[in-house]
Amino acid sequence: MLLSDDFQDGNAAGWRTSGGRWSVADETFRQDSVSARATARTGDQSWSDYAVSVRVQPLAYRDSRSSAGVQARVQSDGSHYYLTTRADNKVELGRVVSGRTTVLATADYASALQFWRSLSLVVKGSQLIGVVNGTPLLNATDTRLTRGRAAVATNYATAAFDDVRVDGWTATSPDTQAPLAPGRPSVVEVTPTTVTLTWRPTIDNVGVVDYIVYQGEQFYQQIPVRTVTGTGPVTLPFSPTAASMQFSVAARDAAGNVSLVTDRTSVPQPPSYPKTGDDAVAPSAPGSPVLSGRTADGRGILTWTPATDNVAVREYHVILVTNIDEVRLLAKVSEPTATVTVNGSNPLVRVIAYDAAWNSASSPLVPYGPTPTPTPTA
Ligand SMILES: [Ca+2]
Ligand SMILES: [Ca+2]
Ligand SMILES: [Ca+2]
Repeated sequence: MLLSDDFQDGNAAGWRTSGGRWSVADETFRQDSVSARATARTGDQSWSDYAVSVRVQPLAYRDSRSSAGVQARVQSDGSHYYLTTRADNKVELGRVVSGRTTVLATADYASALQFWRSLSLVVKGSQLIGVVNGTPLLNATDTRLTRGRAAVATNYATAAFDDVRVDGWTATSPDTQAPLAPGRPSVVEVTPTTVTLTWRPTIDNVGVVDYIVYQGEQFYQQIPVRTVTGTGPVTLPFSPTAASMQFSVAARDAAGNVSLVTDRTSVPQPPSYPKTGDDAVAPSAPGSPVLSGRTADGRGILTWTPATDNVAVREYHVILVTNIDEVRLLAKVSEPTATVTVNGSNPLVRVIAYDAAWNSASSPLVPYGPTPTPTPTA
């Protein structure tokens, strides 16, 4: 670590401010003037490859272009890279050289006042990555600025800053630093039997060599299933017994250091036919499933009031929840009845209706048994 400051000592020693009204208050570093461009710099002019991280709480915005954030490779003339959270609900990664701003990447991000969020700007060689609340949302490549100080800054906004850290991203031998976590997987395509994923790349102080893809059929499962050198697309089989599958990914360097695993992306069990048509109207909710009889070999017969649809209901999925956190797909059927085998304690069941375009609606989750539980009404 090159630097850290949590302002618990009540001062801002080591910071040099320009513009604005800066003070240490409530063990945070505050900028209280909404009218001016304000910057507080720290660190060393020779810093090159590093991550500057901070928690920031925007307190007031002057207009829709107001912003608060971090800067890296700040030169004495004010040239720098920046990562900001903006009043117009964006996060922005960019460059200022000789007073000229160039936006390099943006993403949507709700920028509510008063809420703390973490921003981390990583600069390594020509690679720039903007991380918001642990997720690398923004990537860019730029060669204009190679070194400089770190800073926190506001533009027509007031804000509190806290927990500043600057971590070096230079290669070490042996390499003991894990890569930054990659982006959470996003779904490219779901077919009746597969799901295809991709994710945003990340960086390492030496280099990312591959990504590990994890999947789980239950909330508590996270099983490595695939290792790939790029960021996909990767196609995985969809388990036929999963009510939903959760996917996450981590990055690994050549020394075997593994990043934090991303948040999961959950994908519900797809219908058994390809998605067709542009119908956007979901079916009505099917009725609660009722145990209406048993087969000769003891399996349960569930029935429910059919759903209706503007086009047609094509399929029902019967979902079983047992032992608090076990969730399974019991059946896919085209009629409002299914023969099921139920094991486990305190079984609960629900039914989901699908149309041809995969619009869906679910019944309430009810105990598995002969009498439906009335749904509480508001
Ligand atoms: Ca503090
Ligand atoms: Ca490393
Ligand atoms: Ca429909």
